[in-house]
Amino acid sequence: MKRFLALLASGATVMGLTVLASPPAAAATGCKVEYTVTSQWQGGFQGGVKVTNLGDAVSGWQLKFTLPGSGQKVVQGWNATWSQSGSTVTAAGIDWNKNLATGGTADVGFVGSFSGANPAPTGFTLNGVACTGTVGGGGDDDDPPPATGGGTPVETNGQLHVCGTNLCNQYNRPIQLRGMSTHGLQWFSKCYNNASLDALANDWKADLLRTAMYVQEDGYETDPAGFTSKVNSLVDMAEARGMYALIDFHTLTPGDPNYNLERAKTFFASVAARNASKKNVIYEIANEPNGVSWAGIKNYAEQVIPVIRAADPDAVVIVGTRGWSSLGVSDGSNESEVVNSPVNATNIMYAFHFYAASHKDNYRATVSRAASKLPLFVTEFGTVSATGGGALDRASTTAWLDLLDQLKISYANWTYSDANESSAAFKPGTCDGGDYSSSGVLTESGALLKSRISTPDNFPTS
Ligand code: IDC
Repeated sequence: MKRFLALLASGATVMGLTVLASPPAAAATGCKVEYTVTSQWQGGFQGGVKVTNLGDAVSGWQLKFTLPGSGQKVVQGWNATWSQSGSTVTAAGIDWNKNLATGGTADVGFVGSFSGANPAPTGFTLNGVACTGTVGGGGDDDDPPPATGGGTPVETNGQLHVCGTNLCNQYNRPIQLRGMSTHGLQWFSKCYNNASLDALANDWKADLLRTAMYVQEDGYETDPAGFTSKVNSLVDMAEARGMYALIDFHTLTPGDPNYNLERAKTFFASVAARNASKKNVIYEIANEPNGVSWAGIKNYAEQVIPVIRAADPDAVVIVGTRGWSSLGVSDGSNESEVVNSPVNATNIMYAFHFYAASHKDNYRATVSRAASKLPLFVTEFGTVSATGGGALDRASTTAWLDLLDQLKISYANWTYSDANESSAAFKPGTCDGGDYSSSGVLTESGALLKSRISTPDNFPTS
């Protein structure tokens, strides 16, 4: 990653271009910006701007800057409303990030085109005030200090629990886990072996493996003992590499989880007893309830959770939500049905799923609103459409992942597999060979997810 710091300590020049009259050096007003080129290709690039408000709190902001290169244009942007007039670009805060406290930050991004050179933007202003500020000692000053000890995610965080609306580690501090979901274990078992999990832990630096155990579609119901043992062995393989394992009871069709209530009780009694002493296990009791009311889901949860607790009292349990785990939005409802009638259990979280090309601003608005009321975990999402195929939506995916990072919401991406569909991280045929590490085996979605997941976690250690 190439990082340019557009810090105007003196208000004089940046990137070799003359800019802006600076405010008096003593005044702690204005803003600071940090500009990053996350990737660049022939004629195009992805840029990110992190703006910190150093002045009074604002409700509503406009960030303006100049793209000085000839032919530099914003093609699409996210986390703001974008417009461009000549070389002047304007990004205006949207619903969920428009309020900026003093010291508050907003992360916005865009895909740009260019011809010839691709110089960094200049002349940043926030609500008309030049961004000439610095914070602290400069550099990446506001990033949390890196975790000490270099332990694995499980060594560093230990047994997890829910605190407030967050997932918290053994130091009672909020953390975000970032990882991948398997595809259906009945179809893609060949993709989960020592080499592929080494790549996930070491190259991707993932914190989490979700094991998607379908119940129907030739899944668990056809061979309960066989699928239970497959899941257990993946829990062990994740544990050996210091990753959390999210055990997903992948109900999908039929959508009412009560259809599988007895199977769920049998399955969870068994995996919870077998894995009770491990610190790396999280249980997800119903993938995507659909065609069923929240009351029906709640009823199911309140019967399955006690079965898990009886065997493994301290593990986090995640409950699917209405409308394919959309908190009800895909059924025309919203999070209030859960807020008003929460599952009667502690140490639980609620699942939210999205597919970036299908689920956009109204779903993001729901998550940003709901995150202050409910503990959320994105146990599954795709970079593509809800079919699992179609074009990757880079802008929407980036907006989503920036939002989840900001809210410290954990996520697992569909899928760590070589399925012949654009949501898969590997190209078809990859799992027939032994190479899961070179960039040539990754799809566009895999490359994007690997670049997001492999950045440092900075888990708090005290
Ligand atoms: C899809 C798979 C596809 C399979 C289909 C039906 O990618 O190969 O044929 O399921 O089993 C979900 C589900 C997840 C879906 C995925 C993409 O949880 O099982 O996988 N998706 O359609 N919810 C929204 C999208």
